[in-house]
Amino acid sequence: MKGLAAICLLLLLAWPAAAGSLEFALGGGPTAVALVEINADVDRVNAIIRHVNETLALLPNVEGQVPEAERLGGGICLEAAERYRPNDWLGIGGRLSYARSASEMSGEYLSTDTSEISTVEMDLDLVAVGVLLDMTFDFLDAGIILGGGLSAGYYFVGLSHTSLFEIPQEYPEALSGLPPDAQTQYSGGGFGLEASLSVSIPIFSGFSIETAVAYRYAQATLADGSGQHPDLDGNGPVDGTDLSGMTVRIGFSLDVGIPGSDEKE
Ligand SMILES: [Ca+2]
Repeated sequence: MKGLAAICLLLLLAWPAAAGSLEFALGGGPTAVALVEINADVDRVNAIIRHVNETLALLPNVEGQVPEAERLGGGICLEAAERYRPNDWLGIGGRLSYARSASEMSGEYLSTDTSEISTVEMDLDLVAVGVLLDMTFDFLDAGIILGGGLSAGYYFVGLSHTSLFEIPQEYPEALSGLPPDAQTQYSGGGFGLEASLSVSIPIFSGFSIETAVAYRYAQATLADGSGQHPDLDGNGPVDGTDLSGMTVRIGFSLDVGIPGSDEKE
């Protein structure tokens, strides 16, 4: 991380007042976040839901089935970057990224004798904001430009977890190991790296359409207000939050010139 920062700084110093250009880029697209440990908790919650559904389906005085919770991880990513281009193949700058993945599940059981309703729900909402140092390289210019990028930085993460697990009293035996009722906000973050391959199509001078495929490696640590790590199913907290995954983005870049220089090429 520090190595890359040092290289960026050296490269910036190497072209102090060179006639470069400043480029602004915006993009967005689908992203996938692994969240291995958190999704293992979601799978265990779903195993409990299946078990309760199957048991209650056999009882004549309980109606309804609860849907399984969706795994977290698919979402949308938005990014904004600013790059200094000292020459026509290198870009150095910074990037802000915003990614969100959410899932909602809710269902209920109806006890027909008493008209009592038992509610089961679980909502998850994950937001990750990355603040990254960015380096891009154009390695082939053949009308369209093929390039690559390396980024390193920090991801700030928030995860909200709402959970309610009401079981009808007709359920035949005491049920242990239910997910705890929760309304918890976790926050934290961690360092990450990203590598990307991109294709840019110049539309007119200084304006290009860009598409990129990026792989991110990032590990975050999340905790609630009392320092507890996420535990969706109540079997014990997860240690880490794996933010690794792919992003596909499409966007544009715009040459915004360099403030104070009235000449650009
Ligand atoms: Ca757990």
